[in-house]
Amino acid sequence: MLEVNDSVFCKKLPKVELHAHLNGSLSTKTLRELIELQKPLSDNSDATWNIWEAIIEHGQKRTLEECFQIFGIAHSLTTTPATVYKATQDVIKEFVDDGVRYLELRSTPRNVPQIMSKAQYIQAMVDAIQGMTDDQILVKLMVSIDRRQGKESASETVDAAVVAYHQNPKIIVGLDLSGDPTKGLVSDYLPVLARGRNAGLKISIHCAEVPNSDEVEEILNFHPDRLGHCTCIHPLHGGSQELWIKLLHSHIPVELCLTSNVKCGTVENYKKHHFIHLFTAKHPIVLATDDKGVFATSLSEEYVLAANSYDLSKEQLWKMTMSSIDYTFASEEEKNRLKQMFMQIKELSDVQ
Ligand code: 6MZ
Repeated sequence: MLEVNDSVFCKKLPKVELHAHLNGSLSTKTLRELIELQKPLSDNSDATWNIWEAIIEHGQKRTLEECFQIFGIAHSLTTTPATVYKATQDVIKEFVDDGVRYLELRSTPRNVPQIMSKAQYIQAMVDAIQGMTDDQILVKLMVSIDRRQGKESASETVDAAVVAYHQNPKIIVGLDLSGDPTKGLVSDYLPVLARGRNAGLKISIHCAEVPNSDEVEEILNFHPDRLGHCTCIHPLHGGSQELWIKLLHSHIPVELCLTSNVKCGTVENYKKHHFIHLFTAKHPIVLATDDKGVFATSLSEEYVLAANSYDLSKEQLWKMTMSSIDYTFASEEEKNRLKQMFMQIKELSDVQ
């Protein structure tokens, strides 16, 4: 159990973030700055700005409804290549400040008529990543498909992602399927994901955020490279023994977002999070923030919560962060460099 200076330890611990949505990760500071940039150009009423500012201001005390309103506000503020660029750079800098050394940032490219195409959205993120001079972090991009937006939109997104991947193979690494888990059918999106996979992109799929055995079965049969959440697979959490065994046998690494699940109400509390079942089964897992802005968290905070909720020692946290490197979509050479860097930090510093 961590006690003294646990948050200092978790902040200093070099970390890997593999599940962060750009527009859900915008901090209060970035949202406020984007509002100031947009005010002179927009015909929003004063009342709209006041409501947005009040929701943003609520920070930690946001209600669940307000949390989801933040996605809408963030989307209204990132409608040009310049604002997508700023959003990306701000989020990267904040992860650096939190001790993250490897980041896979994901986002759903949007087509804004006459202003920005999906290809330009992706390019703005690539430019922002390339424009970072910080050598403390390695950043990759995953292109998200929103399961609410239909097959045609998904196909356009994959086309844009594949072109961008050929131009920037060291930055763009994968595709993600996300969006409201109660909308759309995963089966509609598996063919386009397969097309991306054939082109060389890795695949991560949001899985079982709500109970849906048929969908979990389809996703596991597709065998993505990683899975997000996997909340309702264990028999105690709305899944079944059969699905649970199938997940464990798949050995597919699972991205776990403790605070997001608790705040969304899909998990009752931290102690009852399915982390404990996967951790006990020695299944590959990685802690992640999901939407650090929306849910007012940070990756080091997620490590503190895991340590305190499941009585983890510092050595167990070290093992968790080291093994996360294996689940990244980085090249083998990059993984080896990261491992060496993490080991050096462990040996040379007081992060023990
Ligand atoms: C499913 C989520 C999500 O892509 O505009 N997103 N999808 N479950 C979640 N758990 C809470 N959190 C975020 O970032 C925002 C988008 O990411 C997806 C949703 O599609 C959301 O609109 P981007 O950068």
